[in-house]
Amino acid sequence: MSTRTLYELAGADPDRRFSPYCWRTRFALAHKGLDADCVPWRMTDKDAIAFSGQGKVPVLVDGETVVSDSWQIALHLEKTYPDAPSLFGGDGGMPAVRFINAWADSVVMPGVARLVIADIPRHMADRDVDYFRQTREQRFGAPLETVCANRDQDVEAFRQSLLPIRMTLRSAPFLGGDTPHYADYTVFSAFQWARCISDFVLLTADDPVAAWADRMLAAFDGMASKVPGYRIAA
Ligand SMILES: N[C@@H](CCC(=O)N[C@@H](CS)C(=O)NCC(=O)O)C(=O)O
Repeated sequence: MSTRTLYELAGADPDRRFSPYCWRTRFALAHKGLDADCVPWRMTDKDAIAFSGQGKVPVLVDGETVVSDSWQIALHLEKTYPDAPSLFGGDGGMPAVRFINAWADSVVMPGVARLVIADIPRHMADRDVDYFRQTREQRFGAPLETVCANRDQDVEAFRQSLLPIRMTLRSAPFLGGDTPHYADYTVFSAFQWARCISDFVLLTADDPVAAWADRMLAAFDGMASKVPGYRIAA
């Protein structure tokens, strides 16, 4: 048993850990060489994480410390484990990675959502489906199927939006340089999200972003590839 516990969103299949934010934390823990007991959690199980003072995952219990929100968890791990490899490429790297985290949240994640969100309910635990549909349809202002209705066309704009990744990968295999760091984890989490809950193909096989996604799937002994999922590129 670890001294750390990570509450993670799971689907009907408890092995289908599909939250992009939880994947950011999984990668951050692996990067720091830290283990954790990863507990499956469902969206309607609010009582199970009420001790964190809010209702979303990831929630990390690290000894006596409880931290929620993936970015806050990354900051906590960086501060608490300074001798382990830096999540941000060393001192001074954090503000630039925070920008990339914001880009992932505001561009990549919404872009992926429009392509895959209608596929999520069929992978969810039964007790979560109505809650998910209601809250997300309110957020999007439309039925999930309508949000994804034009995805065969919308995917082109999504692929174009990834140009900053392609430009960065021209000079290094990872956004973090020769090895991945939190910039890679936060952006890749959106692809891992889609991979876990949708068979819709996000990337063409010849896209350098697809080769990078393969490298991310292989990282940490293939950690992200070990959960049930579909292909990211074809
Ligand atoms: N900004 C938060 C977002 C966390 C979040 O939205 N988590 C989702 C799972 S992907 C959640 O727990 N949702 C519960 C709900 O919507 O009730 C982070 O970075 O951790």
